[in-house]
Amino acid sequence: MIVVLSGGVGAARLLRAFEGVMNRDEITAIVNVGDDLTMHGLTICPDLDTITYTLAGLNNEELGWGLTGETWRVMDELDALGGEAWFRLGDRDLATHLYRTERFARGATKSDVAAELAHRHGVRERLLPVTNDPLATIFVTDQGDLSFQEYFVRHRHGIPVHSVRFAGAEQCSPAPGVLEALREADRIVIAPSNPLISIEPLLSVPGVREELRRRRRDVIAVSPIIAGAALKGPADRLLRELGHDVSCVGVARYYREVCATIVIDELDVDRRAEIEELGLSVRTTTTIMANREHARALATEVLA
Ligand code: FO1
Repeated sequence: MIVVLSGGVGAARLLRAFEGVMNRDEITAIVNVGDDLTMHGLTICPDLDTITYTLAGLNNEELGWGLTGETWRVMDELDALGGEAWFRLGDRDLATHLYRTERFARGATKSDVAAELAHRHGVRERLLPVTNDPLATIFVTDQGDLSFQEYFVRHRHGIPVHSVRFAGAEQCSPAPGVLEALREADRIVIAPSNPLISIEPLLSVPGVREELRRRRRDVIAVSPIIAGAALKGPADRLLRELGHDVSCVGVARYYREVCATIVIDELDVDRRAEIEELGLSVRTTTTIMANREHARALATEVLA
């Protein structure tokens, strides 16, 4: 069994890549919930949904989030009414949030709903939210404290960030199965997600970082920074703003305490020695997952 510590799009692509090289039933994703939000009275779990849709073959490739074949009639109508429409919920996607919210009202947990939605969509991987308790990624900016989606979508991750914190982290407990999966996994993979805002919330849940430290030899990370830049999103800018080196070496330094091996892109092969000096082993392959063969090559390297 392998465990994949997961944010959104990068993790979803890596999880899909594993399908080609191992049994889907033997994959557990522990998923970030720091991006989750409530809008229009509905609970939305972007990273869980991105992974579910991707593994079901239903993701909207153009947007990177939401469902394929999406329409926007409800949002357009809401916009015309002067309602809050900056966070776009497609007509098909809305069904997921209605379903989840109704299940919560009847006492179900995030874990329950993640498993139900995965099952309905034919997803065989086990998807575990890292916690069922409130956990929110907060950006401290000149404009005050912003929730993840206010920073990311409303402000298009375009304003300077002074720091990031994870509200609720100290009080929350790992969801059922999370620590057991980390203890029992043959290998633990840190997906090529944003270290500061997608992976750090997972590490901030009590018990998770400790378990990774204990399993360090079996933990392998895939760098989301290639040749000094992020493929998608603000990982490079955030790393710089928060005082980290924007390179695969910076990522290795960030994870060195919890992981013994890092996969870097072929373009960064000249950084190998610097990472080895930090006490990590290095593997090199194409990490971009631009096509099926490249994705398979990365999955194979991670499992080797
Ligand atoms: N990202 C956007 O850039 N704009 C949106 O309006 C938007 C809506 C949205 C709705 C549901 C969902 O599951 C994801 C959505 N995302 C949107 C993506 C999301 O903001 C981020 O990509 C993740 O939270 C980061 O992993």
